[in-house]
Amino acid sequence: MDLENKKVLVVGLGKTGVASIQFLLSRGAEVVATDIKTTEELAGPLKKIEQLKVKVDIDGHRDETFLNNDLIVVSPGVPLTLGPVKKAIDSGIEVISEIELAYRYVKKPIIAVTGTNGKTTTTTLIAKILEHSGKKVFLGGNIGFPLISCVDELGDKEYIVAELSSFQLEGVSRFRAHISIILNFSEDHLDRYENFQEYVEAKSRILLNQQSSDYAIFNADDQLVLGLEGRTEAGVCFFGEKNRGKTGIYGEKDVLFYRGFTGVKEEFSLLKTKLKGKQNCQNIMAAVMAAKICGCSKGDIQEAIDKFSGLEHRMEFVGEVEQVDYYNDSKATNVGAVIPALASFREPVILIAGGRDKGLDFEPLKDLVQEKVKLLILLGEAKEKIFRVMENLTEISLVSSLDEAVILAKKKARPKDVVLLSPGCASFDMFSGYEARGRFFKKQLMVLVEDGKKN
Ligand code: UMA
Repeated sequence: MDLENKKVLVVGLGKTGVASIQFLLSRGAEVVATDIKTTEELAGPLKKIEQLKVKVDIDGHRDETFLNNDLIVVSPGVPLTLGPVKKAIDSGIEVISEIELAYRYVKKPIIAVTGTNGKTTTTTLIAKILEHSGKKVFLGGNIGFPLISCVDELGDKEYIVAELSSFQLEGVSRFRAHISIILNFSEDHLDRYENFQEYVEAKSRILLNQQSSDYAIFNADDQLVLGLEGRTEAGVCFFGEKNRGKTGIYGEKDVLFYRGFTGVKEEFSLLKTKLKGKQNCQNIMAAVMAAKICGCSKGDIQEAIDKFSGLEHRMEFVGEVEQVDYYNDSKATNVGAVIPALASFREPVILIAGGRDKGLDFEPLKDLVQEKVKLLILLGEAKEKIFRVMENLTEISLVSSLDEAVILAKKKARPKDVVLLSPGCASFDMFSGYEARGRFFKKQLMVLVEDGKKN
């Protein structure tokens, strides 16, 4: 793809936009960037591009800016249904996502992971196993490092391991993953999609363009994932409890049983892993499958699994205070993520949930809340909506801040209880992101512990 002197519009001035601008300029394109935010709101990104030869059109999107371009690169946060984007598409301008742009320039095999939950853990674990096996990888995508920023840094890297969101996959056309992994589907981002099916369709684009020399790894326990099996030309394998006898992997107690494409069988132990719960077992199975396809040895894979300590904000064990275990699962921004989190505890749980609603249905949580939750503390914009669904199932308290929630949880917790922050909602009504929410939770807990020591 020759970008020399081509007029390219970049929509969105977040991480993706800034990285895309830098790349496009390096390839000789004439770049214009647009963002709905104001100069004040964009102070950070504008500083990063102030020395660059890029025109900016901010504080809203004007139709004229979108027309008369050779190419438009949209950031993940920008839907293709946005008025000016649609007009550009209708006028024949090619509109792509940044991962599509990156794909057209990278010559290394891509291991792409999508699904509603577990993406970051799986993607990171794959990268760790490959690195432990002596392979050089670039880890990026939705995990926080735009893929486009790797194009000029690949050097001797052998694989790109990418976490991909539905937002990023919406805008792909030629993108081809050497190994695609679909972990699971549950409701998410229904504030962006017309319905759940549309969201599933966006994610299923990960299979687009795969050929018989590629691989697709499917979750055998998720009917919606299985329903996509016929959509790929790639060699298919499966992971999950229901995967008996087929190429792939399944788990029984603390052992994973692997059966490769050639019929080779291997076993992996989960006794030493720090990743707990069913969701994590599935993430490990998917990662092992990818690693086997890449030729990693049983010994290297086992050692990497044993060493991997998990990720911050994902069922992160914060500590034990007065015989109560505290967990930070701030990354659980949808209902499908709260379910395995709650299910993994035998102890009575004080659950802190709520935040910004993404149009999700909280009904699927009802049985688990009734069974496991001794106190449900609700906060944020969604608190009344969740309250109406959970009313009468357990004791519920509505609070106005996370601070208040932590104080209440600590006061009500008794020895052998668990306090779990697993919000099932986005954080943006109160925080800059799930990371800030998780850090605040941990900090407030430490403040209470310190205060307790003084008194
Ligand atoms: N914007 C517009 N017009 C619009 C919408 C947004 O101009 O109609 C502008 C905003 O004003 C803002 C910019 O676009 O200035 C933000 O772009 P962005 O939302 O795409 O954010 P980036 O900083 O580029 O981060 C994106 C991903 N963000 C989203 O998908 C919302 C990051 O995933 C990702 O790490 C990063 O690219 C690198 O690939 C975050 C995320 O929340 C973690 N992802 C969702 C999730 O995991 O659930 C999908």
